Amino acid sequence: MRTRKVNMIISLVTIMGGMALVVACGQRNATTVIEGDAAEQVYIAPGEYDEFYAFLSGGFSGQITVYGLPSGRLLREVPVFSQYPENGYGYSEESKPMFNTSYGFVPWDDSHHIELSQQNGEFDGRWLFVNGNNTPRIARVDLSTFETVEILEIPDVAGLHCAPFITENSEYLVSGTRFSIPIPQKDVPIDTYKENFKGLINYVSLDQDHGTMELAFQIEMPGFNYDLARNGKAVSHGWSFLTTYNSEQAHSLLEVNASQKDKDLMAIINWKKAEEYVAAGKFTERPTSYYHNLMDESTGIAHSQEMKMTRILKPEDCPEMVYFIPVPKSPHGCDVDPSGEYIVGNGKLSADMSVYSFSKIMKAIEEKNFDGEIEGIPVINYDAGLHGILQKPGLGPLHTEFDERGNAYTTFFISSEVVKWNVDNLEILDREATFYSPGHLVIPGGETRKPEGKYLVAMNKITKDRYLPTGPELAHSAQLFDISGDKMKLLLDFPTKGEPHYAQAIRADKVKPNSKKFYNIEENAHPYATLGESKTKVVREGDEVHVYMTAMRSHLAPDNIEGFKVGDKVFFHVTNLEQDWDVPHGFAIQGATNAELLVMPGQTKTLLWEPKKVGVYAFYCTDFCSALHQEMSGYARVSAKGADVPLKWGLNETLRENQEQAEKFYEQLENKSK
Ligand SMILES: [Cu+2]
Repeated sequence: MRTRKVNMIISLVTIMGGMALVVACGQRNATTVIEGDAAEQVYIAPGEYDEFYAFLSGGFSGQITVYGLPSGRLLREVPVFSQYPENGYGYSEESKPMFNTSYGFVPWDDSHHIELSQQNGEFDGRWLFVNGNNTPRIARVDLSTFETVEILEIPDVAGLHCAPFITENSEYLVSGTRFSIPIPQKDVPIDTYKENFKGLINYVSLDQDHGTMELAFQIEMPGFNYDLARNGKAVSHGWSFLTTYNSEQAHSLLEVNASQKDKDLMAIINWKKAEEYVAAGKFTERPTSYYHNLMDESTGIAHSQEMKMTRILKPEDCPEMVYFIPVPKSPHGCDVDPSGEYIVGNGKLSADMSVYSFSKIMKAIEEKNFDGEIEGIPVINYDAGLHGILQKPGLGPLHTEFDERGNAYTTFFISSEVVKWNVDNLEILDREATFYSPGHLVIPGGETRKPEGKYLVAMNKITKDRYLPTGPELAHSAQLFDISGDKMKLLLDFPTKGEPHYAQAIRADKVKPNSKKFYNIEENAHPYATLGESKTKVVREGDEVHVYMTAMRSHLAPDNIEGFKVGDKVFFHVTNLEQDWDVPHGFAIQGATNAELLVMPGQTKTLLWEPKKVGVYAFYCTDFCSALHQEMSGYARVSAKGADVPLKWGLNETLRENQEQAEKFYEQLENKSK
């Protein structure tokens, strides 16, 4: 994928051979253009907080990272689609079901687009959604805990790149298939693409109180590649806009064969109309299989459910629901300005950018100003929907975000720059070099009705000479610009994890007050929770052994266990009894073939250990929790498969063989310490 970047540049440049190549800024050293007060603008004094949270997707890492702005400091990595040995996500028994899919357990994905929940077109700071490209999925992260709490697979699509774009009151997440495929899947020759391959545009509804996702309906579309989307806002609320490429329906050497036509298409969906059709029963139910994985809040255990049916709406049965309008060649971003009136649809291989007017599109629909149709979908006359053309803004336009002053900011991949322009009069106002080849950019709230146009972060695909070399691979870079004045000003480079594909940034006040400090132990409903040291025990059920363990500064209880046998499946259920902020305990045992566990205060987590060799094995707390953290350890004795060593456990005294003895012991211990 990373080598492809270079090929992509080469081929784009080749294809654009005929166009005037304004070679950018590429190797210009930015230190010469940074002004002296830049350091001051990004400096957050020790103990002070940043003004914004920025959530960056990790691309091929499958995760998301949280940065503070303007400092560019990494605050946290939140595991989403990939196993994360650092805290046991995807390894603990509680979190494993998050990776269940119709293909089985899939512990990796390619996370691309972050969408924060909105109300009235403004971020509300409750949830964050992100897509998994490869095994099509959408995840929800709870912004009170910064944990992934739900993953929904999307059936019958391939490469869920075009996702998960949110509507202005968080009614729906809209997504589209990047690759069309046979629907339902079947064994057909690839060169039957035109007859057999179809696309789907998917609407996932959100529960307004809990954020829970549900696949509401899917719209069957021609077999194109659906690339990116945004939903309408304010005047255009109720509509979705999705760019498509490969309207040629090529299935090989797409870089040439999917770039034949002068124009591709933007799909325009009236989702309120689609809702009416669903209510009127105009859908067909199609058997399929997809998984819905949801974390239960009270137990902290994820559960999977296989879903077996989907509702399909077909444009030919549902008039006035779907339209197309031509867009410049090979479009990528599809961005709606804060007023909801203007839609920017730019082609990567076009010298100009098209800006559409929502009211003109509506008028064209009303007047049936169409240039034919494609598979029953009317194609709106290009000129009739156009607000205007931004002439020669740069090379390879990708994505646009907005400020609250009527300006748009677009990244140009090939000419490596960000260009600021006025949405209304289409005048170019400023351009600044980026280092190098930016993909997405983000302005806090820059795709909502309420942008905060103070900072802009460009996420660059190529780093080259920006940091000390670290071998062939360098961390991708993000670059922070001050956009509060007339001219943009580069302030800071900061390295990122994975590919920082897209990000959203939100004012810290909207998230910080709701951030959970610990889980209330009294609300812990985990079936293997141990709510006090006196309740610790070890229970054998055939070859399965359950250890009800507690962690408290600075010991694990029990800390001596005997009677395990080779071939057992030992489940360590560790409950962190702390009720204090930032005191996780960890758990690791020698010979475990998975990862450690990190258990947050008040939570219970489970690690499976399958002892393979006779001996005495150490276990310990992995998260430095107190001055006596090094003492927070214990031993597990493993005997031969048929041995008659009884199960015994304890802490500080003789080992106990049954729960009655154990409880008595702890009672005495408690009385002594009073
Ligand atoms: Cu500890």
